[in-house]
Amino acid sequence: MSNLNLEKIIKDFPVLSQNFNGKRLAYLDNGATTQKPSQVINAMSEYNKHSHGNPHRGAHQLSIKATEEYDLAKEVVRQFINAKSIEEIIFTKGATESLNLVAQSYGLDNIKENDEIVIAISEHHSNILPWQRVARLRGAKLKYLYLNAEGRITPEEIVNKISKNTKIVSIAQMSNVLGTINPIKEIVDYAHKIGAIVIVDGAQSAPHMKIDVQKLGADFFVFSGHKLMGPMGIGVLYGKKELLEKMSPYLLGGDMIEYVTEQDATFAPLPFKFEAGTQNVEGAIGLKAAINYIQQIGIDNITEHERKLTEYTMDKLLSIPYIKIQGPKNMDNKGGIISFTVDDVHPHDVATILDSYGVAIRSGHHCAQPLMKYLNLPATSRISFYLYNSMEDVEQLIYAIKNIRKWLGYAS
Ligand code: C6P
Repeated sequence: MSNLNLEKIIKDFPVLSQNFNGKRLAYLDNGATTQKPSQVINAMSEYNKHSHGNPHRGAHQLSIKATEEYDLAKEVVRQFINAKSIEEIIFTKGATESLNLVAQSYGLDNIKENDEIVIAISEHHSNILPWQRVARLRGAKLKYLYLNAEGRITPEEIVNKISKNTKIVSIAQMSNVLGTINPIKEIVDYAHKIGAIVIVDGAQSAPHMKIDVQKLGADFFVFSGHKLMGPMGIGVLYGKKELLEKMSPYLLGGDMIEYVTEQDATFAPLPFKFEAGTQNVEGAIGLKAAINYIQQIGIDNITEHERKLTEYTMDKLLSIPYIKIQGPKNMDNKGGIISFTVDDVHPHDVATILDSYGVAIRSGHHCAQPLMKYLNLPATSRISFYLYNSMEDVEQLIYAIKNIRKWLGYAS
């Protein structure tokens, strides 16, 4: 059924062979974070055993080795998203820090009174709060793209909200709640026509679909390592060189300088201008190993595998009368995320009951409170797939879901 060699893949992930509550684990919370294969765990362990040093600082062998490994990881990231050069790749702690960097640097440098910043109502808080602050500090307006009944941004909404006053559009490629894939190319083309720049939050897309930043035309693109089988604490900011060069540094300190005098400083060239302080080399190595793992399997194969699982799961869920799927109910421009509610049962209870069946999902507002308010929901339960999920996981999920209402004493 699957286009992937799942038996082999599952064996690569030590956590998946563990039992929880005496049940096999169906890990369906990949939107929150993904599990790591031995290849990633071992790459970090090997680095710690044999090559650990502070990069860009020493003449000794370990510092040189750490520098080489760190720079190599950057090249692997560059190829993964098809950036023009490694000067355009900045390592951060994750998508959140990358978005804050752009807001605090490009945003504060360029936004003026009465300018407009446009984001979508479905954004994660990490792509809302930094822009609220920029808008407040500069006297600018924060405007929202709203969704249609299907949970999608329409072409009319793009044209209505992005105006000649818009200077920045910042938008997720895939919603972490609804799984909707937004029309990024159309947004970029329209925003560029009127002179605005576009930041793409790829936290939920980069792990699951082919990213080509040059084809996409995005000015900035961000993602997190831990959502694509890498470690926590490493993420990426891609930015067009000509924009990064003009931007103020975000953090100030060691390794990001050229010269420092008593009263002033000049800054290092890209990408180091944006990488102050000792960097997360171990994280970069884990990220490199994770990307290599993805490439060995093929990102298009991963997309296709998740598409099959999601379509099958949605069909099953749609046939259960007391379940409501939020957002798109077909696979047109939708990734492997399904948010749903169960009539008369709070999403937190849904997640707790599923956990007792060995099924791990997330419930809550998913760090997207404005979207919850817009949907008029306190919370949802969310299933999110990755390459190691199987039909067995789906069957385990559906079996558990069918038991939720029985557990709570309802007739079915
Ligand atoms: N969403 C989720 O369960 P960090 O925490 O920096 O790695 O990623 C932040 C972030 C930014 N944008 C989107 C679209 C995201 O989904 C996330 C993280 C997780 O949905 C944790 S809240």
